[in-house]
Amino acid sequence: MADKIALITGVTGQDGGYLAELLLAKGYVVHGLKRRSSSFNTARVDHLYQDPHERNVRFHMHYGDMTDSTNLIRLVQETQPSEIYNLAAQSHVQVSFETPEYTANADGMGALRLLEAIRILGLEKTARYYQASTSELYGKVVETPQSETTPFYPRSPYAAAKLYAYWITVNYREAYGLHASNGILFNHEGPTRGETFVTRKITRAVAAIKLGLQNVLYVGNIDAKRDWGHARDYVEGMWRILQQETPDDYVLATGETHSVREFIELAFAEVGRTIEWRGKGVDETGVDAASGDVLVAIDPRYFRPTEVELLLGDPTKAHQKLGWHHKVSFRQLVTEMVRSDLAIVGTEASSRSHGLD
Ligand code: NDP
Ligand code: GDR
Repeated sequence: MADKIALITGVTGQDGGYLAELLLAKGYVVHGLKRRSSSFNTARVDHLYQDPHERNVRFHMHYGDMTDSTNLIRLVQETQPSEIYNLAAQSHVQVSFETPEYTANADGMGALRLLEAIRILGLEKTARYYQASTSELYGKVVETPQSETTPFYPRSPYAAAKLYAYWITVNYREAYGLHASNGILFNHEGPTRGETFVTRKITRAVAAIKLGLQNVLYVGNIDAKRDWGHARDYVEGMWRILQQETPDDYVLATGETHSVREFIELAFAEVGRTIEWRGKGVDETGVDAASGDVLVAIDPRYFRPTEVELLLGDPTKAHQKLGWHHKVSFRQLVTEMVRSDLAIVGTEASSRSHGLD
């Protein structure tokens, strides 16, 4: 049987790295789209790199951008993928308030460009398409837990752009018979999570504070609640969605929700610090119960113009139809991320002290 060929946009991102690893382990040939950058941006896939001069290379990277239709059409034509995972996006909710037009272009129009590439090349019957949809679509709380039938109410330019991508995926499925599916994924994290998302920001700060390199962690809304899982579990769900005979839309979530405050407490507990909360509102601080030192403070700069207060997913459909279940618990996730950052931050500090940077 011929090798399965996958094309992953956003291969250099957190999920792209885990998904490329999974598909290569399953015997796929994997093509990834990466952006040109003035500095290295492939750290998450460097361990998968294969010298293109060798034989039987199964992992290939191509320059590209979701804002360039000509590039996407050529890439799909050259790679002839049987599965396309559209993971590329300006994925930071707060940054989308600063760059709303770019976010709409890359996250919303980008999905349309890729779907059109499939259609223009006449690959509707051979290529399956996965759209990285998001729990941010639920936005303002209408009901919990949130399932495939919960109405959407986006609360950011990011979520509004992803709403377009969601519906254009459904439309291309219905209009052209394309095997196109949405994974409505709740927050998923891990040691390679981008450093400005709240979980990684916390675990890096906890490590730096433990190693005496930082004093205080500044955060925004600590009462926001999220349904946090591990990215490795979630890319398995993406793959399962594309293995179904019939395309459909699925929620992937753990079914548990925790506040940013709880995440902070657990992360500090990993390094033996107990946090006590004092004060109220923007003056609230998290102090070390033993020494009274302020370890956490609120900086209103991190508040969002409109916030998503509570996300809690109902993954029943994915359990029943995909046989998908998350494996890593909230506590295990926090432990893994703190331990990884203790090692990373420690190494960074020691390179600096040896004059290596
Ligand atoms: P990351 O931000 O880690 O990765 C995003 C990827 O998209 C990177 O490879 C980035 O490239 C690339 N990218 C950004 N803009 C463009 C562009 N214009 N053209 C081409 N590539 C681009 O996100 P995640 O891995 O966490 O998420 C993957 C997808 O899933 C995203 O679409 C995200 O919105 C969505 N999602 C994520 C969830 C999560 O909790 N992680 C939950 C639900 C949905 P570069 O490395 O150069 O920046
Ligand atoms: P989110 O993730 O917006 O849910 O989007 P993020 O980690 O950025 O925020 C989660 C919650 O934490 C609050 N928060 C802070 N957030 C950041 N980044 N920095 C802070 O200092 C801080 N303090 C408090 C936020 O207000 C928010 O309520 C992620 C992205 O991966 C999206 O691409 C994806 O679609 C969704 O998850 C599901």
